[in-house]
Amino acid sequence: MIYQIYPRSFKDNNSDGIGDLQGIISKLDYIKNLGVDAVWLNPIFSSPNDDNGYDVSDYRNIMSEFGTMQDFDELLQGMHKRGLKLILDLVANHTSDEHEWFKQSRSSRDNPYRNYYHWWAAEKGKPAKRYSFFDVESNAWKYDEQTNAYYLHYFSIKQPDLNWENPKVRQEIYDIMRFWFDKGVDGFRMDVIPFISKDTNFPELPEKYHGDFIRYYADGPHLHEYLHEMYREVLSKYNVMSVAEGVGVKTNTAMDFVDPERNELNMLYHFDAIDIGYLPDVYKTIDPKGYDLIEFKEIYSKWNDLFGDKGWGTIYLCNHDRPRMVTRWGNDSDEFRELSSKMLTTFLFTMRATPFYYNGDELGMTNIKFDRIDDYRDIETINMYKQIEASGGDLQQFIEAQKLSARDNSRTPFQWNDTLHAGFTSGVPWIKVNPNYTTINAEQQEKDDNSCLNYFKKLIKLRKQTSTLIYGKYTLLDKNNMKVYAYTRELNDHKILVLLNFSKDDAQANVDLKVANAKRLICNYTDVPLRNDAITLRPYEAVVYEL
Ligand code: ISL
Ligand code: CA
Repeated sequence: MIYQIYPRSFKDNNSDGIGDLQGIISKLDYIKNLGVDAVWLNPIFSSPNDDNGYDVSDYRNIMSEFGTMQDFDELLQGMHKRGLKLILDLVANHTSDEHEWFKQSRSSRDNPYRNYYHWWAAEKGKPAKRYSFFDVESNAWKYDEQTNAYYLHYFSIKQPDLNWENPKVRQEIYDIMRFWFDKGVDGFRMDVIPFISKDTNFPELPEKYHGDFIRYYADGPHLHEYLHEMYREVLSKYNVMSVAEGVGVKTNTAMDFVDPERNELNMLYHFDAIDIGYLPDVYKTIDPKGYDLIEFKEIYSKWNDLFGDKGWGTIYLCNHDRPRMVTRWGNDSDEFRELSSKMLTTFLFTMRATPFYYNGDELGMTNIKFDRIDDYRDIETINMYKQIEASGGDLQQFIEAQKLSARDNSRTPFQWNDTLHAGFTSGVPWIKVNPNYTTINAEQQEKDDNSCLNYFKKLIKLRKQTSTLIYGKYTLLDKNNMKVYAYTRELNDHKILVLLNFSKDDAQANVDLKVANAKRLICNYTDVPLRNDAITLRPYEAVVYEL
């Protein structure tokens, strides 16, 4: 069970309004008490923070806002002392433009670092279109006067893509990995790792991708050669784990990353499920009408089946790139917030996959739903706003839509208690604190046996004690039910039934199993209803039976 911490927003220890390593250190007992096994930290390396640390200017140093290498060593030690593993975020597809390699590279065409990045000489004409996620014109080529050439940036103009086709670049990255592994780090989450290999002829997008740049980016010519090389040279030499951010990876290509016989990576997390329910024609905008549970079940079942015999899956409902779990997949109204948050947590911890759980979701934290563009800090949202502004689009509609969709919704400060700024900082927080901290906060939930937090802890314990919940075979039941997600988990003769009502109405689960005498392992309602064999679930009810 992996707990993801967004360091910028977790706990500020020196009152500058920005979370830091000492802040995390001060909360290690909280983390340990959750019962999780490992912590994944979003990037903590030196960075000018154009994209909150995903633009690294020095891979061997700690971002000054987060602390020092001494703080890092203390953090790692504190975690290991408590039996917690530490996973860092390897951002290797691109660096910051302020990284020394890029400064050298852009200085002249014959600089020894020139080939560390992708350059297109302007006298060859305009390069073929490449799509950029974080560019006001969505253009991944940026013209650089100094050498009359374009450089490639799949993300912002301050995030030039490294040239992995250059063996020197690969060795640099492997060295960086060794540096952290030698310190005792337990693994890496690998940022957009499927994008590293590129066809350096930069042809027009091949037709077979049907204009889908993401899939094209994730399908580079030497990708698996490099991942295998990385395994051979680095990963195989340490007792560590690796997980790819599997952007652009589908069920037909996933096994190439994680088939143990291929010796590449341990796990990946896919986007198939997190990407459902977006409006078809508006970029990255979630449909306020909700999502289709049948599709949701199909996708999770398909990915489960893929890893039935080999490989191993992951599961998540939120991270720093997505809105809050309860707002997105549940119901954040006063009436249903707690119930639906617990129901979703039950889902994450009863599936056959390693859960990646995002900090704050254990409290049922919700989207902040900013009213003004000035409240946003995320380069993605700000750029989209500029784009719409430039094209004369409807800005008010955009702001409305971002209340559901924007990444900053999950990046607001962790709500520790009901004192000023939720106990996150005594300074001015870098991004606003959700005003609901007075009612949703860790301190209060620790005291309440029925809180989201305590439910989360009970579930983790249950999963740990029950190998059927970890390894048992998964079987989907009642697949056409639009409101209920029902499945069994089975190991040897042990069978567990999970029933989840994803709707705000009572709903019937049509499963041919008798639960009248079954033992209830956990339920998100405290009172036990009278039940017969026709199983009726209350709004957002989650119940797990041992059959
Ligand atoms: O953010 C997204 C959805 O809102 C994705 O399109 C995202 O850009 C993609 O998943 C890659 O994400 C990763 O790399 C980015 C960084 O901004 C994200 O925070 C990171 O998770 C660039 O390094
Ligand atoms: Ca700080």
